[in-house]
Amino acid sequence: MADGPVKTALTELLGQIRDGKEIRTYLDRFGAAGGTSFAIFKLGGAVLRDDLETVAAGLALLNTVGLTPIVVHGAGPQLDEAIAAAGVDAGKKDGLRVSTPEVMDVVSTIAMRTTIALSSAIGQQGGHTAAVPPAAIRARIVDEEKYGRVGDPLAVDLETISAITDSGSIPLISNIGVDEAGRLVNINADAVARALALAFEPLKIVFVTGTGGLLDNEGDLITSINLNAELEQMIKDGTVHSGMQLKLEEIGKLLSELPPSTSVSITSPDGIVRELFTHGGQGTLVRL
Ligand code: X2W
Repeated sequence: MADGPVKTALTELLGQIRDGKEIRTYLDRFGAAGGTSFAIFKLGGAVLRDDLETVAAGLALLNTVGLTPIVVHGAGPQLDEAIAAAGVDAGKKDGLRVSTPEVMDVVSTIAMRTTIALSSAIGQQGGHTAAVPPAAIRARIVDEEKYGRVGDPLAVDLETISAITDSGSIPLISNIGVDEAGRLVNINADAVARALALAFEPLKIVFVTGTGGLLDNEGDLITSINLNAELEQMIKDGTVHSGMQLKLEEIGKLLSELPPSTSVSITSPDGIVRELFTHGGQGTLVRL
């Protein structure tokens, strides 16, 4: 294998596994789960802006050993910038981007461009990907008057996505779906990840963020959180707020709908492979 980020990631991973038993256990489990839809990764737009090569290296490594996780990506900061530059910003309401037709034009262009950048970065490291068309994510308009063309996922096209994983490629899914009338709609990327998780029931769902997990007030990583027992207090004392609060509430809903064996975690761009193959993972494990 040529020197490069994939080799570095592999060497680092192997260095952490003493006898190979742990990695074999996980490969067996992933194989038993059908081998295809064993894991879903959600990549935030900020991670793709700041750590594209690292994320691509981890995903390419997984694909090189025959795995095809489902990847959902957002593009929040890229959209903020492009929409401001186009002079069409309509603001956000309840954390959702108000998506007028003018905003929607920018959203679909940037989402597509972000998918292409990710695909190309993974391809450069030897991994295979295929972009999933927006029509594979069917959504209902939430409230057109209030939010414009913002959608809530209704159903995902399992066949299209499974055909990609069956062919050995990583499916790349953006925050764009279609409504009943076939119009493109803007969906919060965490909500897309949740819809895919409900449809595929993977063993692991991993949210990749720049912070690498939940941090305490000193900036140290919290390795696990029990939402029922701890979240309320953490919101009260200010450990959890704004975007992370929304994400944890979304994860809480997700956990309550999935089989208890599903693991949901938040990790860093360089933690993708370790999160899958080591028992402790490296980010924050989220439980109910
Ligand atoms: C989001 C979709 C992008 C996203 C938006 O327009 O920003 C809505 O708000 P991150 O980077 O994962 O946050 N959609 C409806 O979720 O990106």
